Amino acid sequence: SGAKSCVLWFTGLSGSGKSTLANAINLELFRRNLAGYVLDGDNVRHGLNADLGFSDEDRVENIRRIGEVSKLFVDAGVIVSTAFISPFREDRHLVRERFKEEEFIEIYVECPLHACEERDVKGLYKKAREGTIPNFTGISSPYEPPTQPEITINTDVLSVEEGVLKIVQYLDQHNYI
Ligand code: GGZ
Repeated sequence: SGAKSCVLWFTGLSGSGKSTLANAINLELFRRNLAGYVLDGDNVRHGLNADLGFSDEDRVENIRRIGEVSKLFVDAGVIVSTAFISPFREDRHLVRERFKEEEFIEIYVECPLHACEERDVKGLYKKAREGTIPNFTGISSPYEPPTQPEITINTDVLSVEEGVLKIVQYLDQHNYI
């Protein structure tokens, strides 16, 4: 039977593993012949949102536009995975409200700041500590964790495969796939 389109809205700190999980789940959808797409900084912040930076107001607009684009994907029958920090609870709530209840699945990619900072894949935390990057999430800009996410993935405890399995099981049990 066909899939129910929805948005898998990943939220979490920089380096928590949002993009990795979003891409891994998208590959899993592809294997099942389901239409999926990933929106992340690479294909959105460099294009559609190239005019936006990391001030509070720019992040608000970043998330609003991504929410609207996600809605278009869901309308087109796609399971869209979004991988943005989306640090503000209110903004995630506003996006949620643009969808039917069952269409919006918030996935909290939970990883302690110290673990993200130890990984520091791109060296951004170091620069943020040094003050070279201002308004860095977790250091000099807030991150408001979800209070009622549909799914939580603890990436400091789970492997990518285990995280994907948890999401796939949720989608399976709720008849999305
Ligand atoms: C947070 C920043 C910043 C600042 C650049 N704060 O690890 P990354 O590199 O690949 O992911 C981060 C990404 C965050 O962009 P988002 O669009 O997801 O943010 S938000 O949802 O808050 O609008 C990081 C990089 O951009 N980056 N400067 N100051 N992350």
